Amino acid sequence: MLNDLPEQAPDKILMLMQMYREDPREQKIDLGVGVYRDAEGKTPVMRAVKAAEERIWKTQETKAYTGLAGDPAYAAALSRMILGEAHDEGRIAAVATPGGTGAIRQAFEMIGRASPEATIWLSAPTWPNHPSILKHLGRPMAEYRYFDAKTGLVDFDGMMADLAGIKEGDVVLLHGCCHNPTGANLSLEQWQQVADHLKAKGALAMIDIAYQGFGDGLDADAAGTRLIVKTLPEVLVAASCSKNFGIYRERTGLLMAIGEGPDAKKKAQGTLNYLNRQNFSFPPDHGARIVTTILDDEALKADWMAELEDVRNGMLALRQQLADELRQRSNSDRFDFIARHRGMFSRLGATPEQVDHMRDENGIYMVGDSRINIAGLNANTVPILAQALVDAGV
Ligand code: PLP
Ligand code: TYF
Repeated sequence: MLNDLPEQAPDKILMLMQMYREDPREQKIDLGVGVYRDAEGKTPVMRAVKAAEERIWKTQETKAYTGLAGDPAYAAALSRMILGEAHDEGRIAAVATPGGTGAIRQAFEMIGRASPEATIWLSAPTWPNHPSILKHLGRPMAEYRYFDAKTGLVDFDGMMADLAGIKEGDVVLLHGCCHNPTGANLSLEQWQQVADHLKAKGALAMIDIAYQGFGDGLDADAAGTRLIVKTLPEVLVAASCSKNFGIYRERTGLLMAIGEGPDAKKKAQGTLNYLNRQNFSFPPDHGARIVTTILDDEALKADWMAELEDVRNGMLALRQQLADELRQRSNSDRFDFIARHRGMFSRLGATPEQVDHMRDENGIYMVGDSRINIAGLNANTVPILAQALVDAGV
């Protein structure tokens, strides 16, 4: 049997990590995988996470199973953080999942159970795992234009023109903030236009929010999601705590199915629990417990928010420095979009050949589509990247 297995294409982002590790050069810069790193290149455990873990270690009396949906206190705390004023207990069914990826996977499966004909619309480009999971599940999918490579900003006219083609019951997947891989994001006015359009069409929104707090702040980054939830009768939200709590390997996610009326909530909760049971029974709890401990304690929450703000402001400063360096070295403003982008990523607009060239010549590792992880830079490496981009003719 095992010999009959088909070859699987490797994940390009994860492959790049491997290549970087194997590169013997001393001067090399890793701008690949989306993991936050500080100026020393470390991914530290956040202070509040350490404190929460200590508290859990001291007080936890059992590691018996939680419920199929995970600890309800986790869903309550995290859903409030994400939805803010749009939080409405009566509308929300939720389950803890293994990471944001687990939430996305379950959301796609849920859509397939309710409406197998529904097309799921993805931004072009999007996080490669979106189409990959949809293909694996055999779900119909389509793309809408999103990124204007010339300006480095959102191609909103193209997006709305393509979304004119959605049918009733289709699902449009939107990145809640800090779009991966481009870094280009919708304005609130644009979010409202998308919401109104989906409502008029009778379509659903699915929101993947994996970087809340990395862009303009915790509330600002969730503003589009909240607006969608207030406008549309039905929304799925797949959230990840990997980045904003820095607990990548704990696999901490949440899937919310938000509907109207008690029947919708009950049915949605039943299906979410069922899907968890089919896939892995009980979701992981340690990361969820860390998040709940922090969000439910004022002092821990304040400290976590302060550290997250430092992370966010550090990335913004690097963006500004890179845009300034490029303005000077290229004698043009064509890279100014880098300072307007938000989150960990920016797509720079280099060709695959230029990307290869910068890796070979300068030891600079970025994803093949010229996505960089801003947090892979520091004040000393920004000028090196800027010069390499100019030298490569980007
Ligand atoms: N969605 C997007 C857009 C991402 O970039 C990521 C990546 O980390 C995820 C979801 C899921 O992250 P995780 O499964 O590590 O929580
Ligand atoms: O886009 C990224 O770099 C992050 C991390 O299969 C990641 O989202 C990359 C690949 C993958 C899972 C997570």
